[in-house]
Amino acid sequence: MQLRNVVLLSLLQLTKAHFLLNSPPTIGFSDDEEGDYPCGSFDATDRKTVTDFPIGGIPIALTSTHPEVTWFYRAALLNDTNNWVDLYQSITQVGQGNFCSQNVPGLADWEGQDAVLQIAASAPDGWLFQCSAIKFVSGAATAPGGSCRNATSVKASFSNEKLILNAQTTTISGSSSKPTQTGTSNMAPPASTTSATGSNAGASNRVEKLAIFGSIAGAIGLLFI
Ligand SMILES: [Cu+2]
Repeated sequence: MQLRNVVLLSLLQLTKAHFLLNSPPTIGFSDDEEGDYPCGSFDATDRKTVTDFPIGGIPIALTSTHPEVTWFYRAALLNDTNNWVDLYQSITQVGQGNFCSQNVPGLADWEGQDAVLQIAASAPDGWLFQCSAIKFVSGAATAPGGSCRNATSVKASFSNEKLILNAQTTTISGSSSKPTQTGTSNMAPPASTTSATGSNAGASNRVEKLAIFGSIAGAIGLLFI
C-alpha cells in the first residue's frame, strides 16, 4: 500500500512542469495551459519584455522535465502570428534537465522587424509551447551566459523532423524515428530535401552536435525547477 503511494507520487511529479523557457524571457508560462497553441495560452503579441535577436544568433536556454523531447525553434512576424518559420533544425533532447542551444541564428530577411519567437516541444504528453517577444537586429551572436548550459545527463542530437503547425494541423514530417510521438501529430513520408543545416544524418548527428553545442558543462540539472 505504501509502496503504491510512492510510485503514484513520483508519476505525478513527472507530469508537473512540462518545460521551462529560461532565456530569452518568456511571454508567460502556465503549466496547465502550456499545450495551447501558439504560446501556451499567452498572447503572442505581448510586448512587455522585448529581446533584441541579432541575426548572428542568440542562446536559448530550456529546461525539460521529460525523458525525451524534440525542440522546434520558430519565429513569426508580430503582425502575422499564424505563419511560423523555422529558425533552426529541430533537436531531440534525451534526459531531463537544462538544455542550451548556444547559437540559434536570426532571420536576415526580417532584420529590423518586430517578431515572436516560439519554442514548440514535442513531448510524450503532447505539444507544448512558449513564446518570447523579440526584434531581429543586425549584429553578431550574443554569447551564452552562465545559466545556458546542459545538465550532465542530457544528450542532444539534430532531428530531421519538420514541423508544419498552425491552429488546425499538427504534422511532423521527417525520417527520424520518434517512438514516443503522441497526440494529434502524424508521421508523414520523409521530406525529399534536407535543410541547409541538415546534411548530417543518423550516427553522425551525435558527432556534429558536439561540435555545435560545444562542451557540456558539468552543471547541476533541474536548476530552475
Ligand atoms: Cu509534459
